[in-house]
Amino acid sequence: MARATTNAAAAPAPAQELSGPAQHGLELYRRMLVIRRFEETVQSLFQKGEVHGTTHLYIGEEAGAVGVGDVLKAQDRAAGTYRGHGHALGLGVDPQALLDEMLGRASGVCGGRAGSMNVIDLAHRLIGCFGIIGGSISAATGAALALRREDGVAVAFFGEGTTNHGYFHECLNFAAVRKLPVLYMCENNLYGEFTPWEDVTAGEIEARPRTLGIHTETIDGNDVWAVREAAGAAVERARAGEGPQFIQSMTYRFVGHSRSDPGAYRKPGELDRWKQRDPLLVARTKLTGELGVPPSGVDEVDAAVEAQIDAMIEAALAAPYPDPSLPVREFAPQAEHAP
Ligand SMILES: Cc1ncc(C[n+]2csc(CCOP(=O)(O)OP(=O)(O)O)c2C)c(N)n1
Ligand SMILES: [Mg+2]
Repeated sequence: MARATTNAAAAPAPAQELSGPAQHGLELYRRMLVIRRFEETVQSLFQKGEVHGTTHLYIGEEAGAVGVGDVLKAQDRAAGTYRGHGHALGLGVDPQALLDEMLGRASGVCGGRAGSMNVIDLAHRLIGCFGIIGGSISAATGAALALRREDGVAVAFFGEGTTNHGYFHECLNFAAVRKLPVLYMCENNLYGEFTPWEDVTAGEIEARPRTLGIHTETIDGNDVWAVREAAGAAVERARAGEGPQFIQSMTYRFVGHSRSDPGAYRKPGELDRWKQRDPLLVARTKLTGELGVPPSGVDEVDAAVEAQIDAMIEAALAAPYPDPSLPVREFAPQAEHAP
């Protein structure tokens, strides 16, 4: 069922010669833009009835997944949440296969059976996306038990609201006792569904891992370079045997929690203020300033991603649905022998 990969790594480089950091920065920007356009596409196809179930978009938070994904090695693993399209793409999952999955097509990364919230792609280090909050924490903690024998590190992505759940406390304690190689990547977007985090959270989030002896850091989660630097150092400490690491990555989602949320709980001016710190804008500013990329170089990337997404939509809509008899054979072989 797999079709030829369209992984966005194939996008053309700008014509002029760029320095290593500029070239790399442009690639980080491109990956974030693929996530942004992918999510806008999912939203639009959802409204047209092409995407079923529900969706939770990562728009505004793209620097987190891209920054972390950029520092992982082949043997590492990561677990995402129901806001997991961005986590998957940041890890290198093929955007076409992911879009096909959203549309329930056979060429989807999970054969069209997972939909939006349960994507898994072991070939790209993704051990699952979890609709149950905290599921990513327990999955990554378990993976870390095995990975310490393979020089690998596991990453758990989760939101700040999840730090009030039992999984968080149990797993961090266990990981600290066992000194597991795991990075707990807490994406603090200020809200858990419709509730401001400070209304339901006692004390400082960072104090929780710190009291377990876990190295903690709070970073600007909208600056992909800041995420990359913090995640890179944390992952290497974990790999070196220093035990679990915790990052609180401050960010903001520009859209509702899920499809039916108009965001009425936002404080006045809050969204506009955060949009001035849009990860794409932050990256463009650094690229065209400090890193010396001409604006036309960034525009070329924009155009290439637009074209890529347009082609992806056409291909996804034309892709066949899975054979309805397949789930029985694939996932429950014993059912064939049931009376
Ligand atoms: C165990 C469990 N309880 C409740 C829910 C319902 N729920 C879905 S998302 C969410 C809020 C999570 O907020 P946060 O951890 O901050 O992540 P964000 O959605 O902001 O990325 C809740 C309570 C759930 N999915 N799983
Ligand atoms: Mg949140």
